[in-house]
Amino acid sequence: MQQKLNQLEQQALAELEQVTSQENLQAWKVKYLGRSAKLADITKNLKDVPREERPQVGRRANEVKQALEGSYQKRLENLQDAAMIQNLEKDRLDVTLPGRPVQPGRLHPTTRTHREIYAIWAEMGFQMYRSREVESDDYNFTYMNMPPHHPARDMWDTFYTKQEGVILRTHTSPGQMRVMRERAPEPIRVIVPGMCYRYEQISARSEIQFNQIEGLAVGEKITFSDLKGTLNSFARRFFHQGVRTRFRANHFPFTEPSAEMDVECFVCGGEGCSVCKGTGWLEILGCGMVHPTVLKYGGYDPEKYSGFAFGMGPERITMLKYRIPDIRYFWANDLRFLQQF
Ligand code: FA5
Repeated sequence: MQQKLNQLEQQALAELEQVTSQENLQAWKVKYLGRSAKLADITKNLKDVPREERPQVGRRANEVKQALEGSYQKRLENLQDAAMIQNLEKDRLDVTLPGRPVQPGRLHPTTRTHREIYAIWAEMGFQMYRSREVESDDYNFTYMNMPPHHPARDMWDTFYTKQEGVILRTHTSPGQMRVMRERAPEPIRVIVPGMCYRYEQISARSEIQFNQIEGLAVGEKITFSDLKGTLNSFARRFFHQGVRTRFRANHFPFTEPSAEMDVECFVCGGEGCSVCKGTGWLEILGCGMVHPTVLKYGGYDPEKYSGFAFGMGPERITMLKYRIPDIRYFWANDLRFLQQF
């Protein structure tokens, strides 16, 4: 029996030498260490061995089992190492290859315009106030002197939400009301930048989502001259020192009187061209003196306080500045467009 065990051990180890794959190794394991392997048979049938031989046979069988298990484990590790090395070789990286050039990002043209505009208003003493994009109907319209059912509301095509009285702001003007209600009766000088939403036909000049920068100054003895002087000063700093401007009478429900401000067309210098549609002028913002009703809603006594407000569209100003013919480029995420700035 001892001899049988020795032979078995030799045969198993010799075969193990020949094993070169993990599948073959598993087959080897079943054959020599499995439940129906010869070694297992010997252990199971130990009772048939003469009594006096039994302890030696048992011990030897155990030794053989341990030897085979140890060799199996070593072989398995060898094969796994070999497989790993083979994989590493296959996926070898050529670290000497030059890398792909990193494309540095750049600021979106509207962001650049925003930053220039913020800097100018900051220099003129205007603070930044962030208002909300999801607004109540009251702030967007009623407190801005447009009661429910007032036809002036039609000037703004509105996105309504499922919640009664909650809309996406159509302009940054409700921000005026929020600042006034927070600060009254303190004097105010703020700009309110942010996204606005209108249910409009998208075209080369109009998007359904666009930015506005609102401005508001409230205090004692603020006049229309202050409005004109401040906005002229802004235009000179933003465009160039000699830029000509003009104010045209207009109507906004929340300002009285109201106006629109044009700057002279910088493409043709006022001669008339396709950009200014032959007029020589380009509109850049709406403005006016804050309506007494709005002041009252904001908590200011219109007998004592007055103010001016304006709202400009940074995308339109960017279009003018860089002569961009279509507003839809701003949201198209086309690198050929964005890389030009
Ligand atoms: C207003 O929204 C007023 N709230 C502005 C205002 C504020 C007047 C304070 C008086 C006092 P208007 O609808 O004209 O006005 O929009 C102002 C600017 O927003 C426009 O001059 C334009 O530059 C920009 N704008 C308006 N609609 C769009 C649009 N669909 N796409 C891109 N820009 C737009």
